[in-house]
Amino acid sequence: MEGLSEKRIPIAIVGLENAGKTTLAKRLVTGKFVPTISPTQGLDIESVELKGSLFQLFDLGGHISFREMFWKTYVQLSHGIIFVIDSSDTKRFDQVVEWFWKCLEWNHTAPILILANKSDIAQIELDELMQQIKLDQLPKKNPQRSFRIFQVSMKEGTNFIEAIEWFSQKILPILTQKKVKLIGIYLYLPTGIPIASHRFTKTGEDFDEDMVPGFLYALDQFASGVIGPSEGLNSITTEHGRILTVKREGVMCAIVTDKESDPITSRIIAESFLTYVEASFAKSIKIFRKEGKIRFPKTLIIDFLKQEFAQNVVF
Ligand SMILES: Nc1nc2c(ncn2[C@@H]2O[C@H](COP(=O)(O)OP(=O)(O)OP(=O)(O)O)[C@@H](O)[C@H]2O)c(=O)[nH]1
Ligand SMILES: [Mg+2]
Repeated sequence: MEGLSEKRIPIAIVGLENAGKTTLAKRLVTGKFVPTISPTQGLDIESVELKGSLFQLFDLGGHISFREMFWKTYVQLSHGIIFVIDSSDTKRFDQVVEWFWKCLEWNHTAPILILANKSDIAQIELDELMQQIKLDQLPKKNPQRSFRIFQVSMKEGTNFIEAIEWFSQKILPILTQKKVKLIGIYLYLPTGIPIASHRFTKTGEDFDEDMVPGFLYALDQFASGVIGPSEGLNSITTEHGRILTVKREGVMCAIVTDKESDPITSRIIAESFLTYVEASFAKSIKIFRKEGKIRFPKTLIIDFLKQEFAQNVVF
């Protein structure tokens, strides 16, 4: 089978320094407690097989300089996030809250596993910790995201299996079972200027594709005027299909699917596509914004889909 057997599913492990992220990564890889020798400098990458699928773990350094330098990039490109909290370190919960919510803003789709670590030495009750990190607001802000908190000890292994079981159950179905029938993908600047587009099926009337971004831009403006600013995400469902837009600072993506397609998988495709574009063409986008000339290669969208989502997309 092409796809998951060779592909690694990217997972970001985040949390302040000393939370226990590397201890978790090592336990995932070796199955036991391995004392860490020093704080992670930058990031470490580990591969691990869970339930027949390969995961690529980004064990990110928790020091403030690494938070600022690396977290956003890796959180955005990951299909799942593990946020580790040292629940014995109550003095730093303010920082935990700040960075936890940043991560949620950077990636609107990935399931998130929250680990209240060091239960062997912590005094705090889980309810209180949940209140402290304002977890009750998560379903209100982002009703479709899967999340769950577990009280664990990465040192002793308490609750480790249960937490990972839940996490892999949330991630694998998204990537293996859910199908998306694409009608079109459009990439454009936040001002409405088109950069790249691909139309997969010729349903509906012929229309000028360059008008699509302008229309979406107007719609986004309209929606923020009427309902308030969106968090970079909008979707419209009509009788025949669904249009979903994902917004980043310098670039936006609209993905059009039939109505039966799985919306969460569609979002993951759109978010991953933006990350891919940002990573590969960061410089070109800047030039484009200045000079308004560059168009991305015609095969950009197809290449990306074949590379990353061959098992989900019905062409
Ligand atoms: N008591 C206890 N100690 C733990 C637990 N998990 C990790 N530790 C210890 O906490 C310290 C920090 O753990 P690491 O896994 O290196 O922390 P980290 O989050 O990777 O830290 P950075 O790499 O600096 O971001 C180590 O001494 C671990 O052995 C736990 O569940 N209980
Ligand atoms: Mg570490």
